[in-house]
Amino acid sequence: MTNTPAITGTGVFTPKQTITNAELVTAFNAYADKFNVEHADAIAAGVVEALDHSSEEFIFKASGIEKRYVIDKSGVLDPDVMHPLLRQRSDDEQSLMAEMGVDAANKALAQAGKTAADVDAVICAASNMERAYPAIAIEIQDLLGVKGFAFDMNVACSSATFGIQAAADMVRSGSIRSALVVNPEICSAHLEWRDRDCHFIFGDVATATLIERREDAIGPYFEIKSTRCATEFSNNIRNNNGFLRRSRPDGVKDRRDMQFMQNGRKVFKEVLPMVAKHIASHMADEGVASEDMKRLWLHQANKAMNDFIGKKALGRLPEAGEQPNILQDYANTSSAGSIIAFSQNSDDLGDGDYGLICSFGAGYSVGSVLLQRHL
Ligand code: CO8
Repeated sequence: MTNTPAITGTGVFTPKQTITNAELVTAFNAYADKFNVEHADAIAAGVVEALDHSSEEFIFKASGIEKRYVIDKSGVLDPDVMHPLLRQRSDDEQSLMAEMGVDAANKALAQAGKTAADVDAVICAASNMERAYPAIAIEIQDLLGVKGFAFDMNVACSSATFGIQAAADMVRSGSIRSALVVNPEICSAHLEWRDRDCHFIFGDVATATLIERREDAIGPYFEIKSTRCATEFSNNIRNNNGFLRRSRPDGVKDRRDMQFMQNGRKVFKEVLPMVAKHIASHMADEGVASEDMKRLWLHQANKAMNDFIGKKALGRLPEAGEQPNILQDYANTSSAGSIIAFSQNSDDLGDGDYGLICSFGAGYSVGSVLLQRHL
C-alpha cells in the first residue's frame, strides 16, 4: 500500500538586516575607486583591469531585484572588507545554519499544527554547508527534538525541490510518516561582492516545508500529486571552493573562482528552454491543462526569466498573481526562493486548484512539484 504525501506547513526565516540597491552600489563604487587608486600603475601598464562602477538602474532592469536580506551587512558594505562578518561560533553553540533552519522549521510545524514528535526525518537541503560534518540536518533534528534520522543534501538552487521529492517518496513508500525539508541559505558568504557582474544577485534566508501523509493533515493541505527532477552537467554556474583548498601546492587562499561564478547570459539562454519544457511535459504527463494551473511558484533569480518561463510553460501570459515574484525584496535566495513564493502566495487557492513549484539553477538542475489544494 502506498501513502499520499502532502505539504501541510511551510515557514520562512527572514534576517533582520537589508541592503538596498542604493547602499550596495555606493559600497561597491567606493571599493572600485579604492582598487583603481591602489592598482593605478598596474592598470596604466595594462596588467590589471580597472573596475567600472555598478549602477542601480542596471541592477533593477537586468534582474528586478530592489533589495536583499542578509545576516550581516556591516562587512558587505565596508569597502575594506566586502564580505559578511560572521563570528566563529564555539562547538557548544548552535551553528548559524541550524539556528536559521530551526526558526523556519518551527514556523512550518506551527502552521501544520504539529510538533517534533510528529516528524520522522529532517533533510537539510541547501547550496552550501557551514561545515563538512556532523550534518547540519542532524543538529537541526537534535535542536527540534525529532526522533528518527536526518541528512544533508546539496543540489544548489534546486535543493528544496529535490529534497521534497526525496521526502515525498519516503512518505509514499511508508518508510517514514513525515519529514521536514529545511533550506538555510547563507548566500552572502559565497557571493563575490567585489564583482559588479554578480554582486547584486543573492540574499540570505531559510525556509522549511513539512511533508506528511495526507491523512495526518489537521487543516488545509497541498497534496503532492507528483515530482520530477532532472540534471545536466554544466560549468556555467560554478564554485571551486572545497575541502581540497588547503592541499593546493600554490597555497592560494582567495581566488575569484572560490566564490560563486556564472556566465549569466549562457545560463539565461540554456536554462530557460530546459525549464519551460520540463514544466510543460510534467503538466502534460499529469493531464493538467494550462487553464487548470492556478499558480506557478518559480525559482527566484530573475524577473525577465520568470516572465518568459511562465509564458512558455503555460502557453499563455500568466494572469496577475498567477506567478508571484518575491525576488524584488529577497533577491535570489538559491533553493529557498520558490518556497518563499509558495509560502507567501498559496493561502488563497481554492479546493481542487493545481499549482506547481519549480526550481532551477547550478548543475544544471531543475525540479518540479505538482500540487493540488485540499481545503
Ligand atoms: N552595473 C552596471 N553594469 C553592469 C553591472 C552592474 N552591476 N553588471 C554588469 N554590467 C554590464 C556588463 O559588464 C555588460 O557590459 P558590456 O555590455 O559592456 O559587456 C552589460 O552590463 C550587460 O551585462 P550582462 O550581459 O551580464 O547582463 P544581463 O542582462 O545578462 O544580466 C544577469 C545579468 C542578471 C546575471 C542575468 O544574466 C541573469 O539573471 N542570468 C540568469 C542567472 C541565473 O539564473 N543564475 C542562476 C544561478 S543561481 C544558482 O544556481 C545557485 C547557485 C548557488 C548559490 C550561490 C550563492 C552565492
